[in-house]
Amino acid sequence: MNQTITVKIAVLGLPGVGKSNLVNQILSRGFFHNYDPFIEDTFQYSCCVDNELHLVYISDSGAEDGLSFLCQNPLEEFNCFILVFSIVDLDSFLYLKKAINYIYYQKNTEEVPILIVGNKIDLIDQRKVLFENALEFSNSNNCLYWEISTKNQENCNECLIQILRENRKFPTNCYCEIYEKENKCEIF
Ligand SMILES: Nc1nc2c(ncn2[C@@H]2O[C@H](COP(=O)(O)OP(=O)(O)OP(=O)(O)O)[C@@H](O)[C@H]2O)c(=O)[nH]1
Ligand SMILES: [Mg+2]
Repeated sequence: MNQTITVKIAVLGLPGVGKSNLVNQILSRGFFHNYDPFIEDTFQYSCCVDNELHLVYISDSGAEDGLSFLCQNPLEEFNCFILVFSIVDLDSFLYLKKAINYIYYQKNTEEVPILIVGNKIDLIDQRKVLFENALEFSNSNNCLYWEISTKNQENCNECLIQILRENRKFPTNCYCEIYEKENKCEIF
């Protein structure tokens, strides 16, 4: 019997930024070339990060507009957030401020683990959001920043590792449960 940290992650961002593909890559299901909008689902995943066993529930928001998912789902259900934008779509980056403000307002605190993810770095030639600007924005909003390509499978698992590490800095977020089932577990 192991002690497990249960983490509930919401993946948010405007349509088309690559949320579902990020979740797919984390779950080792590969890259989906066809755009299949608005899939909304929660997946369960076990992994071991820094010798700590985590039971992760990851929710792919798939909302028609970014904020409607936040409004329709009680934010208390989630203790971590991954906010995805596309580095080739400025609007998807500008949207993040609204999402962050909403999360902090609803949670009534800024002590919330948030990872901002700039996706589609394989399209670097078409970049509309500079790395420096995204990093500065993230730092000034108390968030981590990471760049990925779900298409090239670049840095996707690190998103999960980073948010789980960040989560452990917030002890009240670490709901430990006795986890009795034998589980297949990824080890990082
Ligand atoms: N070039 C490139 N295309 C990507 C990448 N990630 C996603 N895409 C493409 O972008 C489109 C949208 O990807 P999804 O993962 O479905 O985006 P989503 O955020 O889940 O979209 P909604 O469900 O509508 O909110 C698809 O056509 C993907 O193939 C990437 O890293 N690079
Ligand atoms: Mg989707």
